This record gives sequence, C-alpha cells and structure tokens, in this order.
Amino acid sequence: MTSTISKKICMLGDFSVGKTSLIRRFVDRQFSDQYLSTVGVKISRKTVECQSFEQQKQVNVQLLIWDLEGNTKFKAVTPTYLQGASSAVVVADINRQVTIDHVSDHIQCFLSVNPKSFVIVALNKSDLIDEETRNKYLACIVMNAPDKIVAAYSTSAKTGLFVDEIFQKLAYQML
Ligand code: G3D
Ligand code: MG
Repeated sequence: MTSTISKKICMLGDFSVGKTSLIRRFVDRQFSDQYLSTVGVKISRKTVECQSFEQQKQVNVQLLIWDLEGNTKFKAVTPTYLQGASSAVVVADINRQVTIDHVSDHIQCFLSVNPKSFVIVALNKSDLIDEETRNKYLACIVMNAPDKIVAAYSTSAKTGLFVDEIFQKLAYQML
C-alpha cells in the first residue's frame, strides 16, 4: 500500500545564493542563466517516493517548496512565510563568506517560528571551486552545527551536484 503526505519546506538564505536555481534544478531538471527573479512567493511541488522500513510500505512525500522573490533581504522574511514548515533548506554561496556567516542567522530565524522542525544546509555554486576547498567549508559547517542541522552538502544548481540528495534527505527525515 502507498500513502502520500505533504510537507512544507522553506528556502532561506541571502540574496543571489542560488535558492531559486536549486528548486529549478530539482523540480524542472534544468538550470537557467537568465535572470530568475520571481514575484512574491512561489510554491513548487515535487513528490519523492520513500521506502518506509518501519511501516514496511512506500510513502510518497509531496514537497511543497516555498521560495521568496528575488530581491529579498534577510529582514523581509515574515512569520507567514515560515509558519507550518516542516523543514528548511538554508543556502549560502560557497564563494561568498558573508553568505556563509549568515547561515546561523537564517537557521535561528526559522527555528524561532518552527522549533520542532529541522534544517539542511546547502553550500551552493560549488562548481566554481575545487573539491578540497569545498570539503574544507563543509567540514567547518558540520563542526559548528547545532543538532537541528541534519545534513550539509556542497551543491551546484548548475551541474546538479548533490541537489537531489538535499530533497531526498529532507523527505526521508520528515517521514
Ligand atoms: P536566489 O534565488 O538565491 O536569489 P538565484 O539566487 O537562483 O536567482 O541565482 C542567483 C545567480 O546565481 C544566478 O545568476 C544564477 O544563475 C547563479 N547560480 C545559481 N546557482 C548556481 C550554481 O550552482 N553555480 C553557478 N555557477 N551559478 C549559480 P544571474 O547571473 O542570473 O544573477
Ligand atoms: Mg530567488
């Protein structure tokens, strides 16, 4: 027997780190270099098929992925946007330290509204740096991570590196 559950996920992170691009890669299987600004909030849907070993059945997790419009600064994230989210993907640009420094602010903001939820960190645009540097940054995130971070990946919306993994991990974690 198969059952389906729906879960809200929020994309968080500084301007231009690649939030919209990651969704496009995961949901539409493509990357666009054209300007991607969206107006207001956009909700994308995609279903991930999960095998639940406990319940011995397949569970389809429908992800409702919330994304804010292009030009939003940190302050503009409202409780309405965050409310009811089971998890968040906090995105930083691995080539811009300031966006990595802001990761913990975004996490705190999210958890203050959803204390029982959890977070995955994506260090995006990792196609622009070598693997060694990538791993160094990842190790740094993991070392300082509170237990609400269930995973951290270095991703690329451009090549697709670790993009599916983020959302699959989220889906399984929410079961
Ligand atoms: P945002 O939604 O977080 O604001 P966007 O970010 O998804 O709009 O992406 C911002 C810019 O970064 C876009 O370029 C986009 O093409 C680029 N980008 C996003 N992800 C990646 C990635 O993984 N690798 C590389 N190389 N570029 C990426 P423009 O030029 O349109 O501003
Ligand atoms: Mg965007």
